[in-house]
Amino acid sequence: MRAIARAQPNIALIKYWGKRDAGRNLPAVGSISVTLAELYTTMCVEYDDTLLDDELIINGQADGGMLPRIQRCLGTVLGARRRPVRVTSQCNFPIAAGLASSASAFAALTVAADALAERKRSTDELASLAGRASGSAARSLYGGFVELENRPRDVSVSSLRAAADWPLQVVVAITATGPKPVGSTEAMEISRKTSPFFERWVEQQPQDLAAAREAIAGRDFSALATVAEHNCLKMHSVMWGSRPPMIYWNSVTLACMQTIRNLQEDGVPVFFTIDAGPQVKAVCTPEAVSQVHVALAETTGVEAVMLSGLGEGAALESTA
Ligand code: 2P0
Repeated sequence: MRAIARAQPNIALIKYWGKRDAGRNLPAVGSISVTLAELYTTMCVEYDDTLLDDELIINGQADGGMLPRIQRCLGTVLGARRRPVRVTSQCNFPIAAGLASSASAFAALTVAADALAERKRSTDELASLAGRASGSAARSLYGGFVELENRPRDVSVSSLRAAADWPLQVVVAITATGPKPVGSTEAMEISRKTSPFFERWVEQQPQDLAAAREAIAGRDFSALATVAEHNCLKMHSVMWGSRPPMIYWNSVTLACMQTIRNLQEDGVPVFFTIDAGPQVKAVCTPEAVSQVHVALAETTGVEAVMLSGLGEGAALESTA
């Protein structure tokens, strides 16, 4: 018996950074993201009578490092008393480089494991379970513009606007590949404990969420650009002010930001956002996409450029 699900990563425009309950993986702040279309992770979860223990294969290679985290997620979806499974994952973009590979991986894993268990949980329940494994994964259950609302006891995730309703484009400039120096989970805890800016970050998040919600409702690109860049730079200020500091950027990250500033000065509708990694994501309108693509590809040091529209939430592909 097996189930295969597919999920796209999401890019936060209003960021999740910090936890209020690390045990239950509850975020300190709400967040708003866009779900991508062309980048994806496929997860196959299967029972096999020959298995004595769980197996994890990522892009064709056995991976012991990620297995405990995968097993914790399987435990919440399949229950503690379960048979061993083989988990096979395929990802068409670089893993662990600030491109939210854990979001698409845990969203797809949750949907596939739920189907294997024939539980048929609601999307909201699946989002909540995926979020326990990786906070940002909860958002990949939904498509288009997605809000994760931080409620007193739990989180609630919903789509603010369908992808087809406002078909923005995302151009990702890859400035370095390879794993990041400090993983997000650990880095967030360091920020919470040591950054002098952390409390202000949490306090101000509701106003950034409200501004982004309003911009998305009114399809106001310039208002969304202003609040998204502000929120991104504020999150990185929290990281830079942590002890030890967490600087995810490299010199090419800054060069890409300058490229985007130059485009903005020429009146091109584009803005940047950067996560826990050195890649720069440029969000723009469909009319601007080729100009943004060329400008980032020509920026010295950029290794590759990927392009994606906005897409749908995680979905089950097949069961057998
Ligand atoms: C986000 N990031 O909102 C933010 C912006 C990185 C920077 O969510 O500890 O892998 O698994 O809940 O979701 C990355 O953190 O962290 C992240 P955990 P996650 O997209």
